[in-house]
Amino acid sequence: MSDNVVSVDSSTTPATLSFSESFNVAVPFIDRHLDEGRGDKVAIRIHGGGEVTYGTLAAHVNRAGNALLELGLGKGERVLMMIKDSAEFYYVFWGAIKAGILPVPLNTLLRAKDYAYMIENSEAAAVIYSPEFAAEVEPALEDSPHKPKVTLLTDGEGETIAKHMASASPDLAALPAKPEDDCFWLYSSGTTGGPKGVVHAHKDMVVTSQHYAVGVLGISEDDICFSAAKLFFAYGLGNGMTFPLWVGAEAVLFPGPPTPDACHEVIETYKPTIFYGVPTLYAAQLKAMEASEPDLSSIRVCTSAGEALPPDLLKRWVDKTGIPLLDGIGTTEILHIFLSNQIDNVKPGASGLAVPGYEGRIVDDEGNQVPTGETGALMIKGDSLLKLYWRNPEKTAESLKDGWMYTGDTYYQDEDGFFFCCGRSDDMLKVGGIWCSPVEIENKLVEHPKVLEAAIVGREDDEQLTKPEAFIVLNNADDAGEDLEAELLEHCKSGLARYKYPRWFNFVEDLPKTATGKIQRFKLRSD
Ligand code: 3UK
Repeated sequence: MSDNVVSVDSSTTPATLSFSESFNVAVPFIDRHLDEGRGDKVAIRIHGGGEVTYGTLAAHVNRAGNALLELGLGKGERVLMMIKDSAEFYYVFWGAIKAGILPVPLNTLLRAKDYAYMIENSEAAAVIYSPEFAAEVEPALEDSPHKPKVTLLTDGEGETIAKHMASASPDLAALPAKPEDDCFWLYSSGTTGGPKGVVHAHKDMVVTSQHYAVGVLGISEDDICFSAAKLFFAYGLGNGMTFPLWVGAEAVLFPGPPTPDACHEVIETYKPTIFYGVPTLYAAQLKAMEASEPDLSSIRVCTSAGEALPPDLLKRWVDKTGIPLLDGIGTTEILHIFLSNQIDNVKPGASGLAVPGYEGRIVDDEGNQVPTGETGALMIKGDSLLKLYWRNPEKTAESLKDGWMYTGDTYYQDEDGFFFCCGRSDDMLKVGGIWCSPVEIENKLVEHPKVLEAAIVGREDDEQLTKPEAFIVLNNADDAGEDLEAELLEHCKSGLARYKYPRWFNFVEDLPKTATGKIQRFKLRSD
């Protein structure tokens, strides 16, 4: 086999993937399309910003890779990306990979404190950011004791990667790599401690694209993909970039906040065939459709992930639009969806069946498989699992056991093999599909001089979607009231990523605790 090739045998289920010994994944995802005659085909359409063909994409990826090398970056070093959904995201991500540098897309909704942590934790060699995020990224660069050797804006005024790319060569040979070599990182958050760097290998994007996007969604060159979930999420990274690139399809990018009206406008303008959303957005879209009638007829399938899709929401979506909506669960660690409903086989309320290529198993506290119908910890086996958590051997050892990964979710499986989610085994919340640590919000609340203690739990809103609820003990109980509530709301909104503020406040006398003083959040939950 020649270098940088993956052969796909689709006569088996799952398809059998064989990788050449020398394998840099940028070649099959980017360069292969030129050999297959797609140079003039549109790869990316950017809302309000033109289009990029596969030919231009390949040249710009090479320019970005060369620019990073000329700036002094080397094999295995990290380039942090706080980049909005745009062609530059693709250029930096793939240019880095082709040059052997590890791109690390970061959540662009985060705050300076979060970025400072990640800059230091990753010992970033470079930070590249969209001008829109300068107000959080620049203070982070100042505060971090670790100073990256390169900091660049994507475009606009000042030092930009665009400027370096303009003078760089459009030719670049891929740095030889192995399918199992480090390729890129993503950060994943937990209840306590800082976010953890999740290290993925070159082969992983091939595995998710083939098993889920081809195997479950039946994606082909003729599809047009629009992901409301941004590229920096593992979910969006697959939906809006790796899946279309794997089959030579088209991606539509919308750089702004994915409000229902904005999504409807993008759908009407670019006529995507696959739309990828999260439950909160589907609920908001249905609400917006009470007042408007967007034309969604181009879409052949919708996906939902990030948090469980309530069966009533699924029903209302299908009744209203007639478009299949597939709930599926993925994680940053496994990179994309590994349990999913299928276009012709949907069970409302279930996360679906194991995606061919993955195995699911539900175990008790001793690690033994539980009988059908019984609840336990969900473990997954497959070929796209993280290699390790960066500098966190304890967490790596705790999560990975003989090729199986503990997801941290509790599930049961029915007689038909469908998996049903019963929530997290820790106290972590998913709000609008995005991680939310109760401890982080509690710490923010406690910073307020009037707050003695706080506990955050998840509570279902009218749409059965989880949002944070606060239980607060005040230094002086007489301060309780609407004014203080408004003050605390503002305190949270200004200091935390904007989806993390509590939607309900309760002033209480004390919090339930264990003998060792640990807050028993489960006792406060209303479900
Ligand atoms: C929860 C779900 C019930 C679950 C993701 C699609 O969400 C993604 O990755 P994250 O690392 O979070 C993983 C955790 O989120 N979850 C996700 N989807 C569902 N719970 N039903 C669902 N359908 O707790 C899981 O452990 O942010 C989603 C593709 C790639 C992803 N990384």
